[in-house]
Amino acid sequence: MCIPMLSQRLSHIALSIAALSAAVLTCTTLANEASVEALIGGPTRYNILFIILDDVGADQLTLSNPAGVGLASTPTINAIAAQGVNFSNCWAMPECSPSRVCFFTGRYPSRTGVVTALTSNTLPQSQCSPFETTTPMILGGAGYHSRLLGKYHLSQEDLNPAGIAAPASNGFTDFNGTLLGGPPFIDPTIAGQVDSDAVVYSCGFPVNGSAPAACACAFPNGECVPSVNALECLAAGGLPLVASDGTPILECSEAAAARIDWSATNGSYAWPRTINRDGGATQVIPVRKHADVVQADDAIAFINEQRKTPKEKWMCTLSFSGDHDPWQPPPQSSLPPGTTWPNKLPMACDEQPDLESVALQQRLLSNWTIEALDVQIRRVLLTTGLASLNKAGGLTLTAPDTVIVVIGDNGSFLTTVRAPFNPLRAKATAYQTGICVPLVAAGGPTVVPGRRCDRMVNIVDLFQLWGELAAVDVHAAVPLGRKLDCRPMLRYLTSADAPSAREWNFSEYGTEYLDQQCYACLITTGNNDTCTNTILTTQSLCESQGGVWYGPGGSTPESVTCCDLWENLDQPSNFNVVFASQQALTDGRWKLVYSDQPPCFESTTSDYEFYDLTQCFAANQLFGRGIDNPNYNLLAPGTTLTEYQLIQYNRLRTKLAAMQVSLAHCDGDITMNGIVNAEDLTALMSYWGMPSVGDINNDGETDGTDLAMLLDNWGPCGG
Ligand SMILES: [Ca+2]
Ligand SMILES: [Ca+2]
Ligand SMILES: [Ca+2]
Repeated sequence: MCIPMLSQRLSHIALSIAALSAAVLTCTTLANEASVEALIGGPTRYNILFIILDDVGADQLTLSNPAGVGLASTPTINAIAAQGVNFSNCWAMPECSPSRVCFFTGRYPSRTGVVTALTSNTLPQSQCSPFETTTPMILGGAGYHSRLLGKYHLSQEDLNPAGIAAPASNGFTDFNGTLLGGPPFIDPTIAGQVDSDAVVYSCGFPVNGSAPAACACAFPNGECVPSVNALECLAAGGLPLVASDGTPILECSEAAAARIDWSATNGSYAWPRTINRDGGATQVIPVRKHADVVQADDAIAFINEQRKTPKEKWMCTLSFSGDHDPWQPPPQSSLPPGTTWPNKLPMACDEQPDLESVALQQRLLSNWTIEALDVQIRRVLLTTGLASLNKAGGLTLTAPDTVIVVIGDNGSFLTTVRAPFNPLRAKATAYQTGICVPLVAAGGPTVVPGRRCDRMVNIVDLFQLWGELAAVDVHAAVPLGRKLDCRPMLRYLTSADAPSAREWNFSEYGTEYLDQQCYACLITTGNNDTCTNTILTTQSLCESQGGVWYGPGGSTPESVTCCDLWENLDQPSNFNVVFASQQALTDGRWKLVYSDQPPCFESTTSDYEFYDLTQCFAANQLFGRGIDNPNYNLLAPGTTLTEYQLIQYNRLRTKLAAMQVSLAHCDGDITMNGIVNAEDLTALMSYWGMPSVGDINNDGETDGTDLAMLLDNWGPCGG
């Protein structure tokens, strides 16, 4: 029997399954400008530069992991923190899409429906709804011009009634970036030129030993330059010429260039750009320049244009996906001054004999990528006049009317995780390594720069910060009846001892709605079986990870659940099932983790784990809140809670239960305002016959069944 188990991650998460089974600087406050504005009677409003570092967890940066060894050098981000606030206690959601929807809607994933990373078969109900009131809508109402550059991933084109205008449908009417969840796959065939299995150029360019090979470099306009470093060729927008057996071709040759498939994508070096502008034309354009460099260029152009008219306010979201897998060596122009590739860069991107070697190499590439991103951020700040060089060669922020925020969107991915953080409880889990992220903010009204703020902050709180910086009350800006989860944040910039705006912090992931809902993927490594009904959602994804596919098109005709498989295998003890959902709750010290156990394990395994973060593994990390490894679980078999611990445990259980009630989905409330009424009916009818947010029963079509469900639930939610 098959029950709908619907979640899915990107292919990179696929990897995690395989592995699972195996100084204070000058204060630049706006004090003077603020008092001027106060004199003329208007509220003080700030420009916003919001920089997202994809998959950079707290373990990756020296700011958030001061004890870390061998971390990337990030002088620019450190300079921002030194002139601002380093938030040491920020929880994100465990994956890209949920976190991104959180900071632009102020609502937890269970409310927005975006509970895990979007993929091509995610139904609209699990994408950011066009009925959400997002930051650019709210700031637009306050006269701001907002532009989002780079990775979107709040919604996507497939199965979405808005298609490639998905960002515009969410209020991002000035978007220039990519709808992909990360860089495209690396192209080992060099745009179809290599057709032999003998040579695999795993970084997407020909190598010679441990360095990029010299090749003729062909360009789409027919130009060609002989004997060029293959990586420089890619960075310049060309493609290195190679023979079909992979042998580099040094001299330009029209015949060789004719074999190039110019439509092939290749990691960060060749990717599809989507533009949504002014609600008008949308287009997808192939780009042949490193995505991080292009997006930094775009940010510079936008900010410089905006700064010509200082009275106009703006928000620039610079959403880099560089540190999301797959990792490729960055271009020379992105390396820190004084450093050169290739000597330090691995020239094989995923061709290592074992996971340990892959991890070592991916950590190196990830480090270089983070350093390259830091260089791009530096370039943006210096080129736009938001910062200037000081005598020591460092950066001094010079734009008191602009607040700069840098954040990681979720915990680090498996192979890049730094010890002693836990790679098996990282991105895609609600454990500390999966949800603790770096966050720094500087500029504008920030006082006492260079300080650390230990208050609990949630990634949803940024939504309120954007409002606060624009002098807009976000709670009044959303439809009556819509629940927000965000808390004030500006107070932490304007005061060094502001009281906490949060009693609790929360994070979760869940099971998204897919257009194909019945399958299982079983991966065997050594003596361990790992099964998932919630990721590796297609046959090709499953098989690419060495898994056996039980689902549509598979050799086993009947779709089964992981529990069915476990039964059929005579209930082996070394059989793991990936959780369909997790929720984590903390009061700052005690942490409760709820994991949705598969039905066959429910009777033997507790849904709950309970930790005292001050007494966890490596409690010197994360500024005194340690890592929730299983052997520190206070509910583990053989442990007994003290009376005091029991009181705390029950307190968190009560709070989580109340949250779960509050987060419960309301069928038929398409407009998300706590009531099912004529407005929802109109919305549903407008999507008749297609996949949409009105497809209440999640079968991929908005039809009579959904209409009947809506009418059944007419009236206030939960009433
Ligand atoms: Ca991410
Ligand atoms: Ca409604
Ligand atoms: Ca339906």
